Amino acid sequence: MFRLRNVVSLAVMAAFVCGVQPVKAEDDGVIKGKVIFKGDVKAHKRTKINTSKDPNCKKSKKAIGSYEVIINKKTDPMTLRNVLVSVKDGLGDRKYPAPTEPVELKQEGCEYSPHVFGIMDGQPLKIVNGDDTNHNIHFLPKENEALNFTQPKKGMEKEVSLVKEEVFKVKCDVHPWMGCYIEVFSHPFFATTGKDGTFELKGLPPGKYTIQAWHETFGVQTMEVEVATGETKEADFTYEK
Ligand SMILES: [Cu+2]
Repeated sequence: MFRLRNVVSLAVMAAFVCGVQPVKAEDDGVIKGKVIFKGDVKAHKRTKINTSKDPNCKKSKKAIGSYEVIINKKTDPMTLRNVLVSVKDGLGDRKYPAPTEPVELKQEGCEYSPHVFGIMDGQPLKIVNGDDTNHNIHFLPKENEALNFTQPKKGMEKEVSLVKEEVFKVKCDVHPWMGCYIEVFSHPFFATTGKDGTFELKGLPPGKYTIQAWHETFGVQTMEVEVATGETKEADFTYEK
């Protein structure tokens, strides 16, 4: 009895000294991967956008390129940027609170940043005008409120909230080339590919999931991925175009 108690307390002490925290079995699965592009790069070359319609945009330091397809040519294999990867099924009726920290959508150099992004329902979306010109923010949703307002001056900010799950476009009626996409989720398991074409969905409960890749031009792909407690699963999507 005495000996057993000693062993137990030694184990507890060892765990404490080594900084071991009790792991929640429910929430440490990871699904990660990349979105590979296979096909004719030249056929999807970005075009330079003519911003001369608004002299305030034209004086912006950098030239704007088209967004419909952005291929990361320097990665091996080549990958696709602005693909929104998310969990579409498998979470059951679990509820996830929305972060109070806003997601920021910037209008800078007469383009939106980020161009494709996810947000949780109820999470604030902060829309900021970083330009010395008039922007109009026009939401084109099916389920959420079809907001349409202007931010005529630099530094203007507005916070809005989205409540229904869907993906939709936002455009600017002043600058016809300006567009971005927002997807609203009821959970935090989503990520958009950037310059390296990778994504990572962390903190997943063990289970079988349907994950989806969404691209504004190349469309949707889905995949079934099962993840066990503490497991990291690799899952690559490939768009052949
Ligand atoms: Cu604009």
